[in-house]
Amino acid sequence: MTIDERHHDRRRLRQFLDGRARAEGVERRVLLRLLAAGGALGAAGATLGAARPARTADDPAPGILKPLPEDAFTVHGTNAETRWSALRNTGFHTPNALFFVRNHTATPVLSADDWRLTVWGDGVRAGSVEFGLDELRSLPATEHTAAVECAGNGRGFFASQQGETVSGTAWRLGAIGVARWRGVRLAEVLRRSGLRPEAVDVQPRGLDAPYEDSSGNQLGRVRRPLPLAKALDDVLLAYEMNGEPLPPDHGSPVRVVVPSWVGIASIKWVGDIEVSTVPLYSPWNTDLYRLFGPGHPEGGSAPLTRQTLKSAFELDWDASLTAGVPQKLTGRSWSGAAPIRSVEVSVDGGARWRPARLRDAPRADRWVRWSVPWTPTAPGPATLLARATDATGARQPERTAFNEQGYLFDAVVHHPVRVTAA
Ligand SMILES: Nc1nc2c(c(=O)[nH]1)N[C@H]1C(S)=C(S)[C@@H](COP(=O)(O)O)O[C@H]1N2
Ligand SMILES: [Mo]
Repeated sequence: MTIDERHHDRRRLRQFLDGRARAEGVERRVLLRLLAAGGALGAAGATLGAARPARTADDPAPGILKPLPEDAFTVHGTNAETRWSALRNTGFHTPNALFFVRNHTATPVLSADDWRLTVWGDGVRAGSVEFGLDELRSLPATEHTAAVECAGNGRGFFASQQGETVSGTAWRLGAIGVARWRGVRLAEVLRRSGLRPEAVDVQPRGLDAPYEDSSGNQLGRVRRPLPLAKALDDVLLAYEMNGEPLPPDHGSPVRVVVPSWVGIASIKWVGDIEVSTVPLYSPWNTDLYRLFGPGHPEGGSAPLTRQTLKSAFELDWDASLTAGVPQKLTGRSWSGAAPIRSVEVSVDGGARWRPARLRDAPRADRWVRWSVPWTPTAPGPATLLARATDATGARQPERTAFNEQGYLFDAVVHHPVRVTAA
């Protein structure tokens, strides 16, 4: 199913202009700018905003509970990125211990016994309905293997490969994991909540601490609206990850999993879900998670939905390989748009490409593992490239179009290795 998010967004913005949309925590200035971009309003909107206070970012504390061994993770502030070399000898699913963590603030420790999910808003008949964990567990369970990937995964390559300055965490390619999620379909919970036919948006919200961005803006608790069509399609309220209760860092006791969409949609530690008959906004679908900059609509693209196309080698950056020793280069490729169709690898910086052998049947919402044999000969630095094509025919480009916040990097990554003499 295709979600026409752009159309939905236009309708949201028109309703905001008519005073019919809800946008707590979003500055009016931001919405007016998006409206101007949609052609609904002239440039006058820009004069209504207040300047942001300038403030430097505090050094964030990690706030992650699980161990982060150096050979498995790179820490970026409150976030931890999986090292691809650590996945080389694991199976298809990312083990929970190795799954990347992206926290706006810190992992909260919640008691599963006291936890309640409140489904509320004018989009449910009773106005408000509560579920405990046992109740959710007693509903029909579904399992779905899906990636959770940060929209900023690969962001560091805007600077290192393209010489472009973007804001946000400079991830390499380790802000993705694939897990087997078990839970109840959000559609089932909405149906049991007395969903009204007039509902258009649902907005899950986390129980972690309110977020203050690096400029000192109070954005409130992490939340992002989903169009009802997606919410009713394949979204899960997950309480298990790879056969274990959801770990604290990944949203215990219950998180949202939105297959194929940017990671921010998959709200962890969900405490309530607003269901609304008017479009909803949060900072995470207005100022954030849109594409801004030259080449994108003035005032930004529609809110991001599907993830893009990427490939990674299961090797450390600057890994050492011995000349004359046959290697099996391994890696994984994935796309939010469709299953992967093929992967090609180059060991000479892109002059020649060879097809990789796919080790899994490609499926939607998850990666495919692949391998290529290679016996390096000449000692010295070498650059490895992997390039995937998905079933829509999209192939990883040489460059990703710039956007200010560095989202959706999809270009072929230049992976440096060192070949040492035998
Ligand atoms: N409540 C809450 N949900 C959240 C976040 C958060 O900070 N708080 N981070 C989001 C982002 S940006 C991403 S990429 C994913 C990361 O999920 P993970 O930490 O389980 O890998 O969770 C999303 N859900
Ligand atoms: Mo993210």
